[in-house]
Amino acid sequence: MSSRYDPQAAEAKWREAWDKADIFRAKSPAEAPGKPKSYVLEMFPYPSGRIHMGHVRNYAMGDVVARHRRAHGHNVLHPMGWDAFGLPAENAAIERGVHPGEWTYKNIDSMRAQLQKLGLTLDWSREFATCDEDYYGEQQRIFLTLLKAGLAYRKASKVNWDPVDNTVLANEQVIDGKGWRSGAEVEQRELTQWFLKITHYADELLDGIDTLENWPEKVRIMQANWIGRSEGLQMRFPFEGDVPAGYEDGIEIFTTRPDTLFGASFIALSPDHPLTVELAASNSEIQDFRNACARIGTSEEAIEKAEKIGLDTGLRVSHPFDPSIKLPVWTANFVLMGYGTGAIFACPAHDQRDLDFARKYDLPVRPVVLPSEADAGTFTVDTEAYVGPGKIFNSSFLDGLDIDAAKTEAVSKIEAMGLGEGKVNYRLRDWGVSRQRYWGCPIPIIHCAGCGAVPVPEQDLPVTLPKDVSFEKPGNPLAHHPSWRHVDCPKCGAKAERETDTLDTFVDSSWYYIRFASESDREERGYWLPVDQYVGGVEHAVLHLLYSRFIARAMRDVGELDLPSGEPFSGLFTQGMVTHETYKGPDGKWVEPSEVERQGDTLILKSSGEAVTAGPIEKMSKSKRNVIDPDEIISTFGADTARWFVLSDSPPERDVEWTQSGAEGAARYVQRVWALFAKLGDAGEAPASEKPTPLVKYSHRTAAAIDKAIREFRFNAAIAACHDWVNTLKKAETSSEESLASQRASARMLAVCLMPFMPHLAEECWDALGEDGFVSEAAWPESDPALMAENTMTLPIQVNGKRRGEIEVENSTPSQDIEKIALASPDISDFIAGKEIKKVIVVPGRIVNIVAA
Ligand code: ANZ
Ligand code: ZN
Repeated sequence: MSSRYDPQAAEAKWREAWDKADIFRAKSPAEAPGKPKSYVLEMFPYPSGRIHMGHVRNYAMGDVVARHRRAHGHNVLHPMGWDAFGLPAENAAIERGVHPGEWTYKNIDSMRAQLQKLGLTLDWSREFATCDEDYYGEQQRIFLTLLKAGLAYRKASKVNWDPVDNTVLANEQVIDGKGWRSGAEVEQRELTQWFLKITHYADELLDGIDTLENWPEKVRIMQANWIGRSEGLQMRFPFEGDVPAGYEDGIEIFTTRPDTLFGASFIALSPDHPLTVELAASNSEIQDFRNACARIGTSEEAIEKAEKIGLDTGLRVSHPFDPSIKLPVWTANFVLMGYGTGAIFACPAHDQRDLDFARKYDLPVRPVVLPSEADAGTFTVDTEAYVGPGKIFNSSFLDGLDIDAAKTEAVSKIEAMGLGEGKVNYRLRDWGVSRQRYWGCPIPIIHCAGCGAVPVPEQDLPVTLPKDVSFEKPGNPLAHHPSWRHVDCPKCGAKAERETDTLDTFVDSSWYYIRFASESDREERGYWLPVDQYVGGVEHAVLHLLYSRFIARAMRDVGELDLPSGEPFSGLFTQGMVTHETYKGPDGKWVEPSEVERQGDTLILKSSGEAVTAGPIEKMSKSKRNVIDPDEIISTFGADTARWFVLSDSPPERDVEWTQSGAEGAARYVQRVWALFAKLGDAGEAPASEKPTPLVKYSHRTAAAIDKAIREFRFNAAIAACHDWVNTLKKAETSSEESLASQRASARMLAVCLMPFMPHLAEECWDALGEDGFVSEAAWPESDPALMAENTMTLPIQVNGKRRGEIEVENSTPSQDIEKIALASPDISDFIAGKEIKKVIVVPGRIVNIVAA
């Protein structure tokens, strides 16, 4: 057999063979009776044009899981598709005059070809792109079903408007008050928008988190924080003196700390509170203040960071528990209009923001919670609010209670007074899904002057995007199209207009895993779901996952999906990034790794020999130019090397640094493995042997360890075990001819264990051993517990003071038996041949010494 392994030839050969045999197609439930099902999914890619190392790592991880489960006899669904709508395609259209669809499908073609080179066990028969008419037509039908069920609705709302991209942005697309893509200063606009009622599921989405045991803790926490459930009290403070019109019942606030009511120092209204707006109409000072706040922006992040500013409105309220206490009403920039009631009572002693504000504007600070070790007579709050536990004091009828008891007491009192009631608030807002964009799923609605918003009748779906569009004018090409929007009302026949907004692309990705399970068959969807293992980037820890959890529940409740738990992903793994050292050339500009050569300890530019400086190791990115093109790696070293290396050096949840030397090391390992198998293949069939040699035992133990490591997502540990295995086999190779049977048994097991990581090489090795079929379809080696037990010990043998070999014996073997086994060992036969054995000394558990002359 050839001693050198040619990855290019072998990889192409095996991929073709797999394709031809169609072995990665998921079986229908009927085709796989009795088999457990496994749905393994990686977050599907956006078709930007080329895959990057991050994709390789993501898909290699999913593939390891898919292959491992397949080896354990599961019916595996491992699909792939494209998250294909979105802005970049429109930007390409604007910049290059190419139609977004053409650009997208071309990118899909090249990325598919790249992905196919990775040797992934994908079922390509289920491939789709979210921009396929079939797909978004089905999505329109789902939207209308949700609309009918009251889970979609329209309302006027303030939106983040990006004046450069001419589009509404979701809050999370606003970064530091700027558009995430354009970087433009975001403005606020009022628009009528479509919303999905995710808040209907707020409690269920929160409670469900507890059942997601196979999700990373940090993602669960992020989800819970995003939902942000707060139990509190919504109550009114009656006005004193001047009562603004419409506020005869007082000003309504929301608090989570009713226990601190006696520590109230002032009331604060959001600058956007209707009362503030009303006051501003006749008070220029308040108007100026509002303008100043508007310049800070409305994102929570921006407000959080901004300096706290405020203004006394001149209004006064009285304290509900003690009308002799009068509190001033301020307007303050740290109070958000979108949360609670847009008004608060401030308790500076026990809230840091309130305290900062009180110190700045010289407002009273009155502690009402006493830490257990503090003295009521001397306890004060200076610049740090006390937010810990304690007993209530300075608080009349609440005195002496702990915080929780005082909360309950204060709420009942306010309720009894008819001034408010206990209330739960969520940070979670309904999901605004309207986008003023062309390259998205058209919202299937027709606006009629007489009938209002009329759903497009089901038989008219899909509402397809017009192909002839112009991107010359800024704004939404659908709104500019000469004819597309003009239709007759499906209800009354009058002239009407289509909705020109398209759906947020997060809608596309919120149910794609359901479509993979089956195009439309409810039963088959029920069979495959939930996804058993989802793998993707932590950047999707909040929105994509939350939206998917919501849509799965909504579809369940409208009878579209058989998934009682409503949880679409029972296991989740978030992988780390691929990083690389950064380089700068003599002109201070970033330089690509491929342009750099290492000469000893210095780095130079290949082209000119000029010095290059190495910078920090960072996530591979186009902007820093520290990218390695997977295609180049595959054509130099092969896909197996790329897969192996991205999984080898770090735990999967952590970042991995790509280095040339590391890749070369992985490529050398490929050759080492091949050399071993080629030799065994050349040696031919060995007589089958059941002998539990040390090598066989080692193999059983190691296969079990690799199995466990894969289950626990410790791929790097599994790879380390494979390295050790190859070394062990290598050693066994030299010691004796007799061990051939156990070497082959061991190698056979190793081939299967390598398969999830280096599938092409593993096939080649499997073939070299003369095994039947594909290793990709082989069963995982079963580890015999009896063989795995470490009830043996290895004893070195010395002949005349020199170490010549070793034996493996049961721990309980008596010394006289050890003596016999040692003397019969093939390791030493050459050294005692023709000599007389003078003495054998067995040091139990340590060594065997033979003296021969
Ligand atoms: C009085 C108080 C005393 C408060 C105290 C806190 C500590 P979460 O947990 O996020 O629900 N708040 C209410 N509405 C607000 C708004 N629109 N903008 C800014 N802050 C607002 O927080 C609820 C607490 O945040 C409420 O409880 C309120 O301040 C403030 F020692 O009321 B608290
Ligand atoms: Zn009509």
